[in-house]
Amino acid sequence: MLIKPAVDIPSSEITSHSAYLNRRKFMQQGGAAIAAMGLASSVWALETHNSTPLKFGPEWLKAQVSGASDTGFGKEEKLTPYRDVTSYNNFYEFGTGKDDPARNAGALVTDPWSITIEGECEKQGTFNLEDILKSMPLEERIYRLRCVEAWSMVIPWIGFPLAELIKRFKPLSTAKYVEFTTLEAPKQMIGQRSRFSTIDWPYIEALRIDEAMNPLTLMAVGLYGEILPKQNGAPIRLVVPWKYGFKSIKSIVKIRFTEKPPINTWQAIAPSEYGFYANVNPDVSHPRWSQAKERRLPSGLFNVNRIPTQMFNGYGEQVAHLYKGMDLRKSF
Ligand SMILES: Nc1nc2c(c(=O)[nH]1)N[C@H]1C(S)=C(S)[C@@H](COP(=O)(O)O)O[C@H]1N2
Ligand SMILES: [Mo]
Repeated sequence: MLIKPAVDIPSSEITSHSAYLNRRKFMQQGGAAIAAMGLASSVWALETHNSTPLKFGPEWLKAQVSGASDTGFGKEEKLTPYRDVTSYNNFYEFGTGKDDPARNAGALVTDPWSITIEGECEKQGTFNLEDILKSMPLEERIYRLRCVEAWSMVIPWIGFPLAELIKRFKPLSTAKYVEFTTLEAPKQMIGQRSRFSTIDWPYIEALRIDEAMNPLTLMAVGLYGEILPKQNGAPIRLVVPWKYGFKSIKSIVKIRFTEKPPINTWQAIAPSEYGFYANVNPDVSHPRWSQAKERRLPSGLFNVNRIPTQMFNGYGEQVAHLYKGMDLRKSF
């Protein structure tokens, strides 16, 4: 793997990180009341994309994110610095190098943004992101993120449980899977213009519905107390902390409920290497490397910071029951 010299830290990032640490202290001293004030409305009034003029804008989203409540989830973890989280990324739409997304994702237009809901559910349509978010109670959760390439990070996400969103669209009993699609916009996404890309765009991921409904499964709109940087999947992405990172699909524009298992992007490219489940598992090697250990960022030449990988990335207590009776060597 390529190891690049450290890049200069823009002063904006230094500020945001220290501001975050201060805000955490503040939240622990009872920011919940503030968070409650930040919720515009508890009434769920979904309107279609066309009928709602844009009245929220990026400032509104920033305010929502900074009003998120502190759950304390994962606060015993040592955070990966903001700089690593936002400069060492996988987002192939913006190139395959780790520093490509931070360099190229500025071209992504995240406002206005809408999500189309399709398939086996009662309530379908295209909804403004603001209309989806306005009744979602945002919270902070600190999760480990383990990439299938055997590096990992600890990230303080801001988001809401995917289950809350799914319930609003009233899935039918035939909805056995939930499929997610990333934006396809070659004019904005340089990686989608590349003739050498192995990916058949758009990027697609999916979960079994019970995985999607698990309380750990998060839809993130922020990290480190701020709206998501574009390289991390702005304006809204999935975070499934017990699965390899490629399941945590970024910049989502479509959610579809299906009866049959969808074919995910990486599964389609190399089914022997990337399965549908992709649960973190130290005992099931990737055909080309072991998964027993991982490199926890920050990681340097002299302190690689290699640590043992945990089954389900350490979230077995919350999710192991989902796979009872399954052979996780076969269903990898
Ligand atoms: N649309 C899209 N989503 C994606 C990817 C991608 O290339 N395209 N990469 C995945 C992989 S392999 C990982 S490890 C995580 C990385 O998330 P991060 O860059 O925020 O750490 O995003 C996942 N989501
Ligand atoms: Mo990954």
